[in-house]
Parts: sequence; structure tokens; C-alpha cells
Amino acid sequence: MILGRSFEDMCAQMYYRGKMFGFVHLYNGQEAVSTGFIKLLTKSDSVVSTYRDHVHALSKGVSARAVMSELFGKVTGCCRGQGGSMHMFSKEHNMLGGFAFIGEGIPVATGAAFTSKYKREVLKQDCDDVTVAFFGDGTCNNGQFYECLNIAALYKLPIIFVVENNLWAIGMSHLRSTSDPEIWKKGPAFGMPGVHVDGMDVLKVREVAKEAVTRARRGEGPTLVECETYRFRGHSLADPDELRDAAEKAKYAARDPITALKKYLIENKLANEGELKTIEKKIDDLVEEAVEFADASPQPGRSQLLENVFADPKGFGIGPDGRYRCEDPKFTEGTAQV
Ligand SMILES: Cc1ncc(C[n+]2csc(CCOP(=O)(O)OP(=O)(O)O)c2C)c(N)n1
Ligand SMILES: [Mg+2]
Repeated sequence: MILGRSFEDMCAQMYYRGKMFGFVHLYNGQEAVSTGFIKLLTKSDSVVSTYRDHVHALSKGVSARAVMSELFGKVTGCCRGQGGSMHMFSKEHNMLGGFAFIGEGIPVATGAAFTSKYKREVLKQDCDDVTVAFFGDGTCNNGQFYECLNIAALYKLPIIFVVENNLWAIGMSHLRSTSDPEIWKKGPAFGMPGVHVDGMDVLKVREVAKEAVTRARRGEGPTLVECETYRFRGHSLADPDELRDAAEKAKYAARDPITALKKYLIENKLANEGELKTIEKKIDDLVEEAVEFADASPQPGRSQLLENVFADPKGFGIGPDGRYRCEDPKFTEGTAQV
């Protein structure tokens, strides 16, 4: 959670210094959801995110260097600088994106879950992989959400649909945009469990996640989990965040998931102030180093412009082994595959 927070704060600084391009959406405040779920997964499990995807990628094990370089549009980024903020992807980590269109990732996640089931049942492989799809409250008013709940329940797919209900979709209040604001209830409507959890409490999220992941691994099908959370910044770094009520912001700021966990650790004598400070310092250094790495990394060559846009009859270098070509041995981080 500290890595996610510190990384995002650094992104804000770098964005305003002109190091990043396009829209950048930060995850501050929602860290307990990403950590609570993804830290239970194995490497071969899949994660699908939205445009608010940096922290999901970090939680899934993509390095801070590779995410920061991607944001800087550098060749060492996890997508060789071709994706940018909203398109974090890493085949190696089964981080399946990063999607800018809302709801677009949900069918991709459903397809990944179908792959796991197909491997197990048809190809008779030893596969108990699960997929976790993260998306927002506003996205639950889109059609793909319902279509995917239906097929996932019908086929008992190993998937967990995780709604990060931060109460807002840009400037539209959740309460004004949906017929029934209790999203978790839509699970039982499709024949799967629906759970509501305090998304500001990482231990509670982890408990719910454990049950849903275990259920999916056992082949018992999907779960819909609604995590009530809050974003501590504007919708994107281009949003001055003037629409939300100050009292509402203050209410959730007082429930900061990181502050709450620190308090829990200290009160239960699981860690002391000094140990927690050491973790913070270590993470700050790691994020600083990621910025230096990204800044010093080369821009993609012009030949990369057409890669992954069309099929590759002319040998631009795409294909299963299309790793970035960088002469400088210092930059060994980018292992993005096409
Ligand atoms: C298909 C589609 N329609 C509209 C948009 C514009 N849009 C970008 S973010 C957003 C709100 C999404 O809110 P929510 O799902 O609650 O996610 P949050 O930003 O709160 O994480 C919308 C409507 C889009 N990106 N894609
Ligand atoms: Mg939202």
C-alpha cells in the first residue's frame, strides 16, 4: 500500500513537470482494495484493471521501474513506452491491462477466466488459476458488466468481479446514476454470491478476497465483491476536484487505509514506529530510483511507431519474441512481450 501511495504521489509531481503525457488517473485512497486482493494471488493468476491501473500493476509484481518508464513513454516501460498511463500490460505477470474505455476490461477478464477453465476441463491440465477484474461503480451501469456476470455464472468461471465503489464517476455521484446503489446485490440476481466490504480496511478486504479466490480455485464459480472506498484526488490529474463536498472528502480522509493499518500494527504490537519508518524510507528510495531510471532511459526508436498496429509482414520486429531492442546494457528492465 505504501508503494502504491508513494508511487502515485511521485506521478503527480512528474506529470506537473511535464514528464508524462495524456491523462493520468491516480489511485490514492483505494490501496486497500488492490493490496487486499492481488497480494493473495500467484503469478499465473490474472488481473485486469481500468485506466486507474498503476497500482494494480505494482501489486501484481510489475517493477516500479517498468511502470514509471511506461508513464514516461520510454522504451524500458512494461509496454515499451507504447501504452502509457492507462495501458499497463505485462504478459510475464499476467497483468492483462490497463483499459481506457470503461467496462472494456471485464470481457477480457471473463475470457481469461474461461481460458483457465478450458485448460482444466478440456485440455486436462493442472490449472487452478483465477482472474480478478477491477472496475468502478460508474462502470456497473454499462452493459458488458451484466453480460459478463451472466456468462461467468452460467459457466462457473473462476473470476472475481471487484467493484471499487469510490462513490463517483468523474463528477457524477453514484447515488444519482444507478437504480439500486447497492451493487453487491447484483451478484445474487445472476446466481453468484454478492459481498459488500469496507474497502478502506485492508484486512477486511483480504478476508473477503480469500473466500472468493478459494471458491473460484475450487471450481465453484464467480463472486461479485463491492468495496466501498474513496479516491483522495481528482478524477485525473487534469481535474481540479471542485465538485465533491469538502465534508465528504474529510470523512474519508480520516479513514485513510494506510493510517488505519499503521495504527492497528502499533496497537497490536506487530510493528513499532521505527520499523514502519524504515519501510517508508525504503519505498521512497525505490520510487526515486524508478524515476531516475525512467528519466535516463531512451525514447523508443521511430521504427517502433508501427509495431503492434498492423500485422508484421515487413518484419518490424513484432511477434512472440518482440522484445525491445536497446543497445545499451544498462537498460535491461524492459521485458515487454508482444
Ligand atoms: C465506454 C466509455 N464511456 C465513457 C467514458 C468516459 N469516462 C471515463 S472515466 C468515466 C467514469 C468511470 O467511473 P467509475 O467506473 O466509477 O471509475 P472511477 O474513475 O471512479 O475509478 C467515464 C464515464 C469511457 N472512458 N469509456
Ligand atoms: Mg467511481
